[in-house]
Amino acid sequence: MNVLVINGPNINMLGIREKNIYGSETYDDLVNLIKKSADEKGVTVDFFQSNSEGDIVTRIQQAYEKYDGIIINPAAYTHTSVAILDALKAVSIKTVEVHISDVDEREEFRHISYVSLYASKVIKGHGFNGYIEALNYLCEG
Ligand code: CA2
Repeated sequence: MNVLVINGPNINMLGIREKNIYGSETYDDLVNLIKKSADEKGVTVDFFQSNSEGDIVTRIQQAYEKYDGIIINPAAYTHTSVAILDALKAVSIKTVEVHISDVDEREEFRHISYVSLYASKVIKGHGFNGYIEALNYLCEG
């Protein structure tokens, strides 16, 4: 089984500011955590982080027929991007949407998610562990 993990804008800044919301661990820590869990399960994982909506759309298109699952935290694009939603629909790969924070407990504009209209599962507010839960969900089939 192979899985693509996509993270959107500012996720590369984790651990630098807003530690009260996102914790003190970094993007590299997140990648290592997911890699370790994937290794234990015999799952192959690729990672992609971008601050650009178009690059995320292109990476999703490139995933067509190459991955069994996608784990995506579209970050701020969650709340705005029909383009990312359409790309996910186009490639038709089973997708889990993850948010480190509980977006429903935050500002009103974070309550909207376009990607949720396609995702098979949405995990919010479980910190980095949400990505591991997403991996487990994809492994369950
Ligand atoms: O809770 C999540 O995972 C989010 O997707 C994170 C996004 C936010 O825009 C979403 O509403 C919820 C933000 C990503 C990281 O942003 C940082 C901001 C300041 C310092 C470090 C990271």
